[in-house]
Amino acid sequence: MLTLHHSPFSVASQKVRLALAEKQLDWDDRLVDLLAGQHLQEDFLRLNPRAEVPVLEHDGHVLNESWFICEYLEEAFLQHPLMPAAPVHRYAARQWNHWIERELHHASGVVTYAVLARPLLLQQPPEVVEALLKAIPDASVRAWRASVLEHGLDAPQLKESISRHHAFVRRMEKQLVDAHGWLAGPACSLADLAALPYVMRADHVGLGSLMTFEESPNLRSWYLRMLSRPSMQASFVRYVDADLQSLMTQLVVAAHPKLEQLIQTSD
Ligand SMILES: N[C@@H](CCC(=O)N[C@@H](CS)C(=O)NCC(=O)O)C(=O)O
Repeated sequence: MLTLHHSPFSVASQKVRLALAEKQLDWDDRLVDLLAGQHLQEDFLRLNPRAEVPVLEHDGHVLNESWFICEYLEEAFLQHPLMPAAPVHRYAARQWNHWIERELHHASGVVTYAVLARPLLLQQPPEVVEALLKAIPDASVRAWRASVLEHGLDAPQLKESISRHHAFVRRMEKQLVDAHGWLAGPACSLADLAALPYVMRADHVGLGSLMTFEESPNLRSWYLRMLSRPSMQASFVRYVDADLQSLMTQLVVAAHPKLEQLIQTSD
């Protein structure tokens, strides 16, 4: 039995949900409410002391780190392979994920926190938010969250985070070469599943103008192809209802003028 502890809007969780769906595996859903701090409670910390989703349980094993979970699924369940066949393409897939984790994951978290999480957290009593911040085990995460909570889109972390998205978009466009390309090898692979949540997130928080059809036609073609895969239904669409969609849109519209200014001045 596979059990996934995850959050609908966590990019790392979505990577694993995409892999599960592409491999057509059944799994038990354990939703973790990050805004309410469920990942900071003892039960969850026993599964992952870093207080991060996703966590997969399988046959009594507890696994964390989204890429390692995906590779585990690939090796434990041979159907619908997601790693390319050629060693050089497998290398490229791992390289893509590594690059995304090192260069983009934090930046994506910063923009998401500023645009979506912060306004929702600020509706709660200050002592509740303070307690949530205090419970974060990693001091550097506590520090940047406190800064973004205080300053919003004016926080010093924002500019750098947008530049990193810009570099990501340029790197993908260069790699995809033509309108039929994939990130690692001749077909859709774990590399593409690792990248999709970040492209979607950038799009959803209002960074769409970093990837225009004029400047990033191959990325746009890849994105449309990825969005039309059946795995999108099970991994994302089923978690989004009309109320949530409309709330997110309001938050993105509110952030848009400032975000656009930051995009125009980013390199
Ligand atoms: N390297 C980890 C990163 C996991 C991670 O950062 N998860 C985020 C959600 S995408 C999280 O749980 N954040 C906790 C929080 O928001 O406090 C992985 O790939 O699994």
